[in-house]
Amino acid sequence: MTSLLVIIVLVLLAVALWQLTKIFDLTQVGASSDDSQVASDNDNNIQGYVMFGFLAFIYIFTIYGLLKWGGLALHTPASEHGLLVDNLMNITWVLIFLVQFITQGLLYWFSFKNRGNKDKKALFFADSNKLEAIWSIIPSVVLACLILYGLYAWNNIMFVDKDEDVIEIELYAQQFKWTARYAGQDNVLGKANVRLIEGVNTLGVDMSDPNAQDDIVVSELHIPKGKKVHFKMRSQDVLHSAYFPHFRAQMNCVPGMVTEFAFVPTYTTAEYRELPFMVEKVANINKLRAEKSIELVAKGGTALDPYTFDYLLLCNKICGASHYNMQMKVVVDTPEDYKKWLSEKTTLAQDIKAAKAAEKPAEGAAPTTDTAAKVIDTVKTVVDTVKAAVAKVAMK
Ligand SMILES: [Cu+2]
Repeated sequence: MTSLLVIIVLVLLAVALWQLTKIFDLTQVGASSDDSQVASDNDNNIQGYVMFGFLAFIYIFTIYGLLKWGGLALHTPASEHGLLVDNLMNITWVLIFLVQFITQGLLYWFSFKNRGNKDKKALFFADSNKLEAIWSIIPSVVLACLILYGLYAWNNIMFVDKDEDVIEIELYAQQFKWTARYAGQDNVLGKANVRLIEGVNTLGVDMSDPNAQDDIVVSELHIPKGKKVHFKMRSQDVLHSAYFPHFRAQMNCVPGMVTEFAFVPTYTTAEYRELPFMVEKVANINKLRAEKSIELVAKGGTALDPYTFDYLLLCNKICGASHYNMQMKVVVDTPEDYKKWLSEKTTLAQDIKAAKAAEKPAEGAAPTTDTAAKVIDTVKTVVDTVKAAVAKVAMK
């Protein structure tokens, strides 16, 4: 801290001295002419070339970034509507790239071309209606087209026909985990309310609702390939966002309301793992892990496990300290495997029953010990109070 203060004092002293010399220079006006502060043609040329150099830097860095990090972007979409989202995204990127490439070039070219020169005089230019019209109409038309296409894509993705055969699944968000609830045989989710959360019923499902009787609660999401899955999202505490990057789906989870999103998975987990880009990506990650493991083992640590790809559901709203770790594994099965997996799960009603049965034998014994302990405590308190009263009387 002291050294920081010393540095600040020294800097301020230097600034004060510099200002003093400037004042001294001003007092000398008229004694001799000093035009070192006025830009010469040589200065303007240097500035012009430096600006051109900066333009080259922008272009080279953009292309270098695209080549070096472009591959890290999400690859093949794993949902039906994913192609539509990627198309919209690619059109937007190409437009941004082209516009920035042309406008930056023009901006720096004109700055260079019209740099200061003793023999040139600046042109007074008030306005041009033609120019104003061109640079207002072109962006408006392009943006309108982009927005209209976006709206068309959004409506297409968000539309779920009431009569459509879909699988209903609830995604429940809370700090910092996801839980899924399947609608069961009737494919209707039972009602739920945060006030009904108790014991194993961590989602507050209303067990008096007939639709809730066959609901299944799980902590790993399984969905079948080729079937539309309709997610209904709820949040227990704060804003979360259900983000399925590989399926190009994201929807906020808002406390007090139900939000929704539906999509059709197009690759099972096993199929997606076999895609050439994914094989290459996983090999690359494992190569890095192996290198890191050598380092770790040399330091006496344990080696890292090899990585296998899995779809993930992430939280995409900063919702608290462990937000970064709020995720759930998503498995896309073949329809047969999905049916088999689901049939092996117990319903929430069964879970509640089992939990109650487990509690009962303990309940029989616990109250006796509890009551005995309470009686002893009460007697102790009474004795202490009497003792204190007696001591007070004795003092008097
Ligand atoms: Cu969250």
